[in-house]
Amino acid sequence: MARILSGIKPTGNLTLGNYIGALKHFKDFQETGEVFIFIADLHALTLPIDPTFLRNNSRDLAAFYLASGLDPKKATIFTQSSVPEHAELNAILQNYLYMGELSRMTQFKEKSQHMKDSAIGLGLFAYPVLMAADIVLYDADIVPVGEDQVQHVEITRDLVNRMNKRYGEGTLVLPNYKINKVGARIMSLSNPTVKMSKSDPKGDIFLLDSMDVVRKKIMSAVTDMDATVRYDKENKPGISNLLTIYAAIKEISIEEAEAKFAGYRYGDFKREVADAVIAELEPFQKRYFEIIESKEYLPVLQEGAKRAKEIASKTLKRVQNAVGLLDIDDD
Ligand code: ATP
Ligand code: LTN
Repeated sequence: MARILSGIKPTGNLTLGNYIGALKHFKDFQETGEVFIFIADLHALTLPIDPTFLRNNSRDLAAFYLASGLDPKKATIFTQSSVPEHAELNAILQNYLYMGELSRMTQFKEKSQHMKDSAIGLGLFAYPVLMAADIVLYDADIVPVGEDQVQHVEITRDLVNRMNKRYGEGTLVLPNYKINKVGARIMSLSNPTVKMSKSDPKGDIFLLDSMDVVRKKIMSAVTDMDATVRYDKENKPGISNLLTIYAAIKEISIEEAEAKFAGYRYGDFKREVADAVIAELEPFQKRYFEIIESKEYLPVLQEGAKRAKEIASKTLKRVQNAVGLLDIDDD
């Protein structure tokens, strides 16, 4: 059975981009695979964050996972920090990724570009090492992510190949990323040439926005002067983004969405996109509030940590043995 692993950082309010690019699809794997979904709270520390905000975001993210349809009987849901093996494996793996390749990571370049060197934490630079540890710790075969994370899975693959060459095939399992055909990169509604991102909230739809706000944001999304609803990312990024949002939510192709809206005026088109987003988010929010109220995420995270640790501790041991750390339990 394939192992599937993914995580989201609890760095802020989740956006429709996070939902379409990642969250919405996690549940699709739980019928046929062994699913591990975690809250990447250690990763959230790579940029300054208020402790109370971080804690609340983690709780919210746990509730979002459950509200998205992940079933804790089928999927293991846990916080990264509750499984210390992540940090222990990180300490080993950091010796096998190099300064040059880490400094070429797009996410690092983007996040650090406006920071002074003296303010950039080592964790931000070494982010892909911990992410690689997250992935290989569970022998994951498939890592579902949005487009921006592909580079991090690729560097994980480089690391796995490097380790296996040095210490023997089978030391680590080689993962593959999986991105959605439609919606792997949702753009900002106010500037459709930049990614919708929870740490840069202009033009975002948040998963907890009121339905009125969602509608207003979509109705005022930046478009163009052309007046035909057609997918053309270069020349019509705003309309293309709205078509993508619609298609991803309805689980249809871009071509099908284009055909549906052929001849529509922009206002009517936007109204139907808003209806589709609201129809998806309304029940999702209802479920989220129930979960927060009942605190049912707590036992889920406790049980998840236990199950995750069982697997993680075995992999860690395997790697410790492979690299030559003395096993004092083994006679
Ligand atoms: P931050 O702004 O803090 O870097 P983020 O909004 O980019 O956060 P992450 O926690 O890095 O969110 O990402 C969670 C998941 O959502 C990842 O799989 C990521 O690829 C996906 N994702 C993030 N933004 C988008 C987007 N605009 N479109 C599609 N998928 C996205
Ligand atoms: N880097 C990811 C979050 C993340 C992740 C992972 C995703 C941390 N570790 C392992 C998949 C697998 C992000 O920023 N979205």
